Order: sequence, then C-alpha cells, then structure tokens
Amino acid sequence: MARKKIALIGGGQIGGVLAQLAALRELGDVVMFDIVEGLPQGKMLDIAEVGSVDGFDCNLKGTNSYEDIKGADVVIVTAGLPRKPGMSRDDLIEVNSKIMTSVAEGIKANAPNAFVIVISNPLDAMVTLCQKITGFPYNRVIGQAGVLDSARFKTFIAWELGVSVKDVNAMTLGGHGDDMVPLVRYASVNGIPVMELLEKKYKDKAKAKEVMDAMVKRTRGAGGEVVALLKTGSAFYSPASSAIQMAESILKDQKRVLPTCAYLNGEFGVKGFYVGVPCVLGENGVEQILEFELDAEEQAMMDKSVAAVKELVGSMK
Ligand code: A3D
Repeated sequence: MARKKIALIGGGQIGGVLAQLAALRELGDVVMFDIVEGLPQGKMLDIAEVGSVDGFDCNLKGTNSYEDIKGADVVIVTAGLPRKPGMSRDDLIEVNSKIMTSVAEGIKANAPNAFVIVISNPLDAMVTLCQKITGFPYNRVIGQAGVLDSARFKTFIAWELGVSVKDVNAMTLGGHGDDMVPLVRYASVNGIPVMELLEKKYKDKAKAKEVMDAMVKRTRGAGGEVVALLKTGSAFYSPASSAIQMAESILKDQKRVLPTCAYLNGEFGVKGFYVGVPCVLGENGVEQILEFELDAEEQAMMDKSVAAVKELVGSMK
C-alpha cells in the first residue's frame, strides 16, 4: 500500500507543529509549502534531522512550488495572517481572503483529489471560500475549530472538577467566533452530567450555574486569552493538534465523531452554510453529520452563532 501524503499550506507557527506531529505519528510523507523562500525548507530539514531520535521514518520536504503537493491525500491550510491583541478574527477577512484565493487555486490545480482541512481565520468564511474556489465536493472541504474549542471547554471543566481531562466529554457547536455554542447539557465526566457534579460540589444551584457560565465565557474567549498573552500571534500548538486529529481520522478511516466546520444542507435548520457540528470523519471525509435535538436555549444560541457566520460570509467580496 502506498504511503499517505500530507501537504501543509503555510509554514508558520501552526504549520511547523503540524509537520512535527504528522511525523511523530508517522501519518505519511509530509510536504510543507510557503511563499517565503527557505522557511519551509528550513523547518522540514530541522524536523527531518531528528527522525532517529524521535523514531519516525517519513519523507519531509519544504517547498515554494505547488507542484510538490501533487498526490496529497490530505491538505491542511494555515496560510494567512494570525490576529494581534485587540483584533477579532473577522478583522483578518480581507487580507486572508486574498491569500486563500491563491491557495485554493494551487490546491485545485495540483491536488484535485485531496481532502482539505482549513485552519486559517476567519475560519467559517475561509472554508466557504476554499470550497467555492476548489469546487471540491463538500465532504472533502472542512474546517478545524470545534475540536479545539471543545478541547478548551473540556480543559476548564477538568480543572474545575479536579478530574482527568481524559474523562471529560464536551462539545461546542456553531461558528468559530465569540458566539460559539458550548453545549452545557451534554457536558459530562464519563457520562455523569457536569452540572450535577457542580451542584454537588457547591451545594447550591445558582453557584453551580455561575461557575459553568464563567467556563462557557472563558471557552468563547479562549483564543483571545492566548493572543493577549503572546502579543505577537495566536495559539499554535492546540490548533495543530486538533487538525491532526481530524486528518488522522480521515487517513486511517477511524470514523471519529469530531466537531467539524462542515457544509450544512438543512441539518440543525441551516442550509447552504459552513457551521460547526458533530461529524463522522472517515475515508470519505464527512461521512455523516450527527443531528440531534437542541433545546430552546441551545437553538437560540445556535441561531445567533449562525447569523454571525452568515454576516461574515456575506461580507466577503
Ligand atoms: P503564521 O505563523 O503567521 O503563519 C502563516 C504562514 O502563512 C506564514 O508562514 C506565511 O508566510 C504564510 N503565507 C502567507 N501568505 C501565503 C500564501 N499566499 N501562500 C502560502 N503561505 C502563505 O500564522 P499561524 O500559523 O499562527 O496561524 C495561521 C492561521 O491560522 C491564521 O489565520 C490564524 O488566525 C489561524 N488560526 C486558526 C485557529 C483555529 O482554531 C481556527 C487557531 C489559531 C490560529
């Protein structure tokens, strides 16, 4: 069986971690494309030279030519500017739309059969644009946001309850903006509702709700919290890990259920837009969208988040 090939478009902060993780997990051969001469070549050489130490054996190549992504099974896109303190993700739309246009053309011409995972912000708009320009089927063009937003939510719950993050299950839906929808009702520790555990801990329903509200708020602002600390860019370890989980599920046909920015055709009452929802990711990309009942409060939050996505997408020229 031929070795899988992963192409990374963008060799910046996230791109570098993506390459290292893909190599460490031996997901396949990795090629990194960037417009800056020497940057992808230098990063890939750096990672390749510790194969003997880390115990991986795959071909790593840095390039400034789209020709080298030929034959890629999965393409992960991080090309584009990250935000700086005080900026919203939406402030990046003009400059990153231009970058995404050239990237999507490069992918279309050179890796027409690839699955594409977009990370560049503003996420929901960039995925939409990437699909439009490549013309690839919707199941092959998706965005990473929900895996990370959910991981952040899980982390805060684990810290609050003093339990292993491995035993926390929680998910966020909706757009990758401040209106994202962390699902409180379904958050659990090995199936035990988190709200019940908080109420036991504080012996007070109102206090439990206050603590959960604070975790929801922190989840929504978690990207900005990292930006404010770093001052020169945005989170990069966590988005890379999250996208690699999605890529691995596709490459190994794992059928993981992962919150994915996917194209909706009526699911959750949304038609014709990319929004974060739970998807089964396997060898055919998005194989299923798992739809379930939202209560009135959750649906209202989802509607608000979708309205923000529609406005954002509508603002693209
Ligand atoms: P950064 O370290 O600046 O890397 C971006 C790379 O893109 C640089 O190496 C550029 O040279 C390269 N680039 C610019 N234009 C092009 C082009 N036309 N073709 C190819 N490469 C190009 O940023 P980063 O890696 O920290 O972040 C990348 C993107 O991910 C930004 O848009 C962030 O906002 C976004 N991001 C998304 C999430 C999500 O969870 C969705 C999280 C964090 C960051």
